[in-house]
Amino acid sequence: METPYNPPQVWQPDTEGADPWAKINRPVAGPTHDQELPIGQHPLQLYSLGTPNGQKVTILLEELLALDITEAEYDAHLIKINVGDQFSSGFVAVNPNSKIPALVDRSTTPPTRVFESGSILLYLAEKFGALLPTEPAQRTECLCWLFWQMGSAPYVGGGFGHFYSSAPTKIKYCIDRFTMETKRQLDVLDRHLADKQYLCGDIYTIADIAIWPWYGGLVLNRLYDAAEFLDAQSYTHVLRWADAIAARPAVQRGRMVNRTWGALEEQLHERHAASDFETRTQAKLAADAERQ
Ligand SMILES: N[C@@H](CCC(=O)N[C@@H](CS)C(=O)NCC(=O)O)C(=O)O
Repeated sequence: METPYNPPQVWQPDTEGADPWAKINRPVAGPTHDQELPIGQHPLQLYSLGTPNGQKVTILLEELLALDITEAEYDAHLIKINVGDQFSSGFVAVNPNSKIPALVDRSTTPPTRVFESGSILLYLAEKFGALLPTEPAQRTECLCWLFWQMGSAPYVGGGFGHFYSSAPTKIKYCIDRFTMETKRQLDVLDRHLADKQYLCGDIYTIADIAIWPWYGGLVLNRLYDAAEFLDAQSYTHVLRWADAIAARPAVQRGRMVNRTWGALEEQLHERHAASDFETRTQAKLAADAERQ
């Protein structure tokens, strides 16, 4: 049993405590150090990491490229949040909230910064006129699900995932609270998808792209190793939808970008050209290094 915590009058950060993030995160915003961001050759510069929030953007970019929208070519630079890259002066200038993903569109004058994964998806879908319905009722439905995801996923990541998987001690109260909400959200999706192929009916949109890395990740047991705990197999409609999206080549590529964990052939730390998927995965780099 955990010792009950009696909060002091005024909270102070405990940087020596068990939470490894407490050494990186601070209770204030702003940069910790001066460091410019790298700039590649393409109009779109993405600064990110292959977490579910990061995957949303790289999946969309790969889907746009798969639609032959060549203006969606991008450089994806790696931001290592575990060492504090998100607090550099360059990153904070793009996202004052110091969270990946962050995008700079250098095709505009001056360049346009875009932060928050949901607004990046909307920005790119509108810019290229793809994966966002134009008919008003369908567009509204798509945006409802996009914003549902933005409001709901922090319960999954910051709540369930943190206390079930990352926290140094397993606290029943916290795990129960966030498991209840995570399962409720999965049921929201399951009921909605019962008679639909995708979130907005028979068309694949940025709503699917936003929701899949989180909830698809849970039911496919790619997130927190929690599928059994959550009884993921009972969400049959979510599973069917998740499998269909997982099979898309653009999704498979997008999931690899800025990924620094898992199988080496699924890790492409930085993406600067389409050919990088063939030549620059960690598996390829390791094989090249062995040959030398
Ligand atoms: N609402 C934000 C959330 C982004 C977010 O939480 N990013 C995490 C990684 S998934 C992050 O950068 N964490 C770094 C930190 O908290 O210092 C979005 O969807 O873009």
